[in-house]
Amino acid sequence: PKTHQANDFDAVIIGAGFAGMYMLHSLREAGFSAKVFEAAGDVGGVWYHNRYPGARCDTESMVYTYLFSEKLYKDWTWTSRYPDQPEILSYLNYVADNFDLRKDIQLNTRIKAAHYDEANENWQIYINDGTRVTAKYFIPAVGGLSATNVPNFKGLNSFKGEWYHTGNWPKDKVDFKGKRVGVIGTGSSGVQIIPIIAEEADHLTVFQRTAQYMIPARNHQLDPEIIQQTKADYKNIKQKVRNSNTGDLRKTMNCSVWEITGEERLQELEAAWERGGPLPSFTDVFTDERANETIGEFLRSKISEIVHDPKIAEKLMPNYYYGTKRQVLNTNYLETYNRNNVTLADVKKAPIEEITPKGLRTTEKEYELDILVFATGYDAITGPLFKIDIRGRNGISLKEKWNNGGQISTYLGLATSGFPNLFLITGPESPAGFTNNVAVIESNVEWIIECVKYLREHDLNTIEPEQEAEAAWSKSCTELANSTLFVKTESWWTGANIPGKPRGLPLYLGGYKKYLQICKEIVDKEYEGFSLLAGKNQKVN
Ligand code: NA7
Repeated sequence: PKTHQANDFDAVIIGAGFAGMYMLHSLREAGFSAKVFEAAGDVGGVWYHNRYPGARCDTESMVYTYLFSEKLYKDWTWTSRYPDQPEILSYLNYVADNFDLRKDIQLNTRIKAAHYDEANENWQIYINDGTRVTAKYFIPAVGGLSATNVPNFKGLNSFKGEWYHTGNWPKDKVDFKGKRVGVIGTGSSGVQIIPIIAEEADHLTVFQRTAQYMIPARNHQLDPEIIQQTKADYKNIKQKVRNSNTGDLRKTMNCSVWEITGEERLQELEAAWERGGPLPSFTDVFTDERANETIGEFLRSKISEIVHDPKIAEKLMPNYYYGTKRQVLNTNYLETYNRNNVTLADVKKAPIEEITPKGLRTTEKEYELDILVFATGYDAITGPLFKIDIRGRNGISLKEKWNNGGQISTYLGLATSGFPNLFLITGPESPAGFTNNVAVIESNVEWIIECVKYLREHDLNTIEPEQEAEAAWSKSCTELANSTLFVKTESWWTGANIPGKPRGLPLYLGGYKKYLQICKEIVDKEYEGFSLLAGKNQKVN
């Protein structure tokens, strides 16, 4: 098609994290020209920015890794069960070098807008330096957890100390020695950084709004023998991941909480507690309140066992449905509250009023601080996409189409009507967030590649979902979510962590395996539910 010749690139990708880099590699392998624009100073995506001490993945290294290349899987050696940020960043740099990706990645470059040009049937992509490039395909591989959330507290500018957000951590080491430090937030990031600051700082105050359920990670170095076995087992691991509900190898119970005795259940839970990592998933834990409570009760009992002061233990007791905020893995988190240089401030009871020049004031008192750490999370799922002015047919923006996030609709989480040739990776209404993200990334990228090859083979210019198919997919996502306890809890999944953000749970909860089946069936039926057009809007199916 003639637009192919006229464009600067076949595809423009935003982001050089796990998604953008594999997308680039795959497009090039398939003979397409592609360019990645990355705002940061190097590759790595969230793993470039999340340099805070203690940053670690809570999916095991054996599966939080690319599986597309057996050679890569065997050449790279992960050293610990749960890889830390420096190791993941080294891996992504290794991948960039190994596949010679850097020559097509432009760093320090932010994309501010991408507009679909109907006359030319291409995307006009605007860079912050005022230049513009064109591409047939536009792939914002921006991830779901890359738009940091610094709550709009009164007085932050007046603060005389240093402050940082975990998701935008400086390259230079932050020295906590001898300092009075405050951490706001007790999600995965806060829980990872808190024990480390506590060891270093003079005093640490943790500002907790919601107590979370805690499960030990029991991270450890991997035995050389296990490493060899894992590498040798590559094919099997890949197959198991693709056949799993969560894109990893966690234990599933395949039975209801009530199908085994209370004693058996306790044994299972104790064994899982000793193993570390996610608890085995019973079939009804996220649909049956009473089943859920059996796990919640178990985890609360652990808090009382670990935390010496009953008053502090009481403040650390979660009271939402277990697992309906993203499960936090920890190392020595609860133990940290047994230290005498750590204070736990309950900011649900006494909310934060303002940041002052000297520190932070709650409705109860002022805390004097030298360093303030925001572990306050992200404007998740839609946040990173809405930071870019993405406009499809008729100049309608994605933000307008999705009613600012109140009415998200995609087809398979991969595409959305009115935005031809735009592909999402781990997008809204994909299984991301509930699944090992690297697994979702790989399967999304592979689906997109198969699709663009199909378009090329059939001389087609554009693909976009039909509105009906899209509406049906969105409806099924909403119905699945509404049948679970997840929608009853305030979390970043439901948008409740950002004031004013519309509520919902725009993710696919039917499980990874099922998702892959559906995606494949649609391809097998020659892109059922998509509208495929040859040049100048000629309809072909
Ligand atoms: P999370 O999981 O969103 O945690 C953010 C934490 O910050 C959580 O404890 C929040 O309390 C707290 N928070 C957010 N805003 C405020 C305000 N305004 N006042 C007080 N406390 C606040 O982010 P993480 O970075 O830890 O983890 C994100 C994901 O990254 C994680 O799930 C993994 O997938 C990797 P809340 O619970 O909202 O009451």
